Amino acid sequence: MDNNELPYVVSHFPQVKGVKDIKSIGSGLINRTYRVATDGGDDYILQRINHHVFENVELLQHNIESVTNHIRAKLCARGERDVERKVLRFLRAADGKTYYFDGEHYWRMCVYIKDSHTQDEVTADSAYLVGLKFGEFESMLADLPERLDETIPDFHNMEFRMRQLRDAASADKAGRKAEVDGLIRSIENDAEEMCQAERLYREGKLPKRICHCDTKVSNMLFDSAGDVLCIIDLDTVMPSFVFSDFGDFLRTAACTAAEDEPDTDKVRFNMDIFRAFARGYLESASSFLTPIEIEMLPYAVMLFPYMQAVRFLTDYLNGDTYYQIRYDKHNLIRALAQYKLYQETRKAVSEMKQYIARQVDKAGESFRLIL
Ligand code: GN1
Ligand code: MG
Repeated sequence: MDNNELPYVVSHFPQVKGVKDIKSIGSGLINRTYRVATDGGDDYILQRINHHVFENVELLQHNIESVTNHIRAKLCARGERDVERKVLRFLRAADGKTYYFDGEHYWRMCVYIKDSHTQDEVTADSAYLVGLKFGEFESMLADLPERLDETIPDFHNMEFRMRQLRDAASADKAGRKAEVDGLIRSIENDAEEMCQAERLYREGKLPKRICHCDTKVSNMLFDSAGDVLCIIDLDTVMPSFVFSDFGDFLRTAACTAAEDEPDTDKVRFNMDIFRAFARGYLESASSFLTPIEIEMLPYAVMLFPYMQAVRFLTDYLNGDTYYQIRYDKHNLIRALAQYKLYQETRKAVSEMKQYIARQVDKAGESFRLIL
């Protein structure tokens, strides 16, 4: 996209006046994000939606609107102050829709939340707070009256992700299979165990609920005091296993290195972050979690680096068609780093279980009644 066209796109959102400057921001791998500064009043976020990934933009925007309206109503009802900084507000285009289609691309805008910033890391102190907020986010959506469909069908379905990997390996479009044979074999060894959630769901033992489905540290806004303001990047808010949000968050937050760290010796699992996050999450999510969901939290911590390794490796085999890459082997490096993290989380399972059991015990009567 030629950046000169961006003001033209913005002009389709009548609320935005006095555009001063539009800058590319953000680190997302799917959409493109810009900050729109104006002469006075609010700044805005402009996003080009990747409609190859989110094929049904109408559904995507419907989900986001339902979720933000529901959260806003809850925050207002409990007398929360500063609500506009605690939930995103999307703008309407001139035709009344929450997006603008320029004939080729889909665009949407929301108000930029003042004095906020994103972080790529959390400390043990902030992880507790972040856990509380993600648990609260899920619990606020537990009684969402509208039905939300999946914006990306089978997004966190491990059986489906394995099928995609196997298909990519047999098609071998980019001629890279031989290079990654060893990694594919290691992944296959644990596939059955890692697909257990789908089986439990089919047996009616595990529910699906509305989840965020992309709970990275960088998908949260913090204020200058380090408090969590608001959860962002709502594209993947959809029905899924509730422990998805728990496992996916720790995938980035409790990892001692970046998602694409080339030196896998640096990739380890930080138990302090796990403990702080789990304590916060259990505190706010205990009101609706079932015993099986709690029991599967350590499994979820393993599942997400495993699934991400499979997804990155699949994209590598397909010739890098899904994730934006910055260099040739980027997806392979990402897959190796995620696989290493998966191995590290596996070593920590019994410690995780013990910690969760202690938290549940400590929470006393009220928690036990729910269990
Ligand atoms: C993608 O674009 P971003 O960074 O928000 C992906 C997530 C992955 C993540 C890996 C729609 O998210 O599922 O976990 O990359 N989102 C989609 O960093 O595929
Ligand atoms: Mg995302």
